[in-house]
Amino acid sequence: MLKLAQPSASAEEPAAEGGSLRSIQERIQELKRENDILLMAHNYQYPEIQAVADIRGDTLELCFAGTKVAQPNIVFCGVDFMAEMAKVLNPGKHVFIPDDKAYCPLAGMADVEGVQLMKEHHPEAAVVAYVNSSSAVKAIADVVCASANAVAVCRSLPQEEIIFAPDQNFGQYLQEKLPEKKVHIWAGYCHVHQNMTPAQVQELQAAHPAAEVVVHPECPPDVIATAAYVGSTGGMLKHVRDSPKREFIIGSERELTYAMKVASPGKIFYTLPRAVCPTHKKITVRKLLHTMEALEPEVQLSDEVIQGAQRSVRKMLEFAPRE
Ligand code: CIZ
Repeated sequence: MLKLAQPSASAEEPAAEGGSLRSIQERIQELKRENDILLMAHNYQYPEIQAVADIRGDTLELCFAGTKVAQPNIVFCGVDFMAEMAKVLNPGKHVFIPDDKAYCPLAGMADVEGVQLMKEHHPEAAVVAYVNSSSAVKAIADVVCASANAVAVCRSLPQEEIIFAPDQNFGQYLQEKLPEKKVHIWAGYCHVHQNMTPAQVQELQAAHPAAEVVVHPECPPDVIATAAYVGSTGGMLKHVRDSPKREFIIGSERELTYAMKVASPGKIFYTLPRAVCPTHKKITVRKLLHTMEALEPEVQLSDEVIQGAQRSVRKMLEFAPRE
């Protein structure tokens, strides 16, 4: 996880009506102080948003950071379940998301009734909810896990059987890492990673033979099989930073390469075609400015869901990243 304080421009979000990108970023910095806000952003956010965030990282890094917030207000740039996790960890604080329609389609693929039905079929199994799930599903799970600690979380469970929801590719990856367990896998997927193919990787490898392949475990198994390293976005970032190699093919959302370039100046990154999450991109720097000024829209969760999800999310935080 990096702290990035330098405003920077990006081609993605051209200078806005009502001010240049730089002036918007400067105003966002002022509003942090005026409105006592901590600004958090996921690695998939637009570069101009990552550049002004106080904390940027993968989901687990953002959760750990969410346990140490001093400010009364958090503005979270990410998809809905990420902002909800910040609320779950800070029920007494105000958490805002610049676009409350920035949902995660993968998280929406698993519902409480379906997971309960799976549990009826496999009563001995522990329910493990991947972070990319709704707060309601987290509330009925035994434990939550993120890509950065999933193997450690699942290995620690006394149960031999695990129900894993909602990402099928990640579930299959976990099954391979945990041959001693039986993983019952929900059939969900992240459409950005699901659309990646070995042929796309091979085409990039043919053009850049020195490049190393680094992918996220939400990729399909045949894409994972092409990779030298598999891990969370935070793990991928550290891997490329610490690697002696200079060029990398990245199997994840394209904006991750912004943080990689900041952490690894001089290294070169190639992304796969159409590696863009449209719902992360619902959050723009202008919507962020509005939220910083108006302190809206606010994340709302029932006490029941907060308490249920808090239990399983806090259990996840007993496991530091293992990458
Ligand atoms: O940032 C990541 O790696 C994502 C998308 C999920 C996770 O488990 O942290």
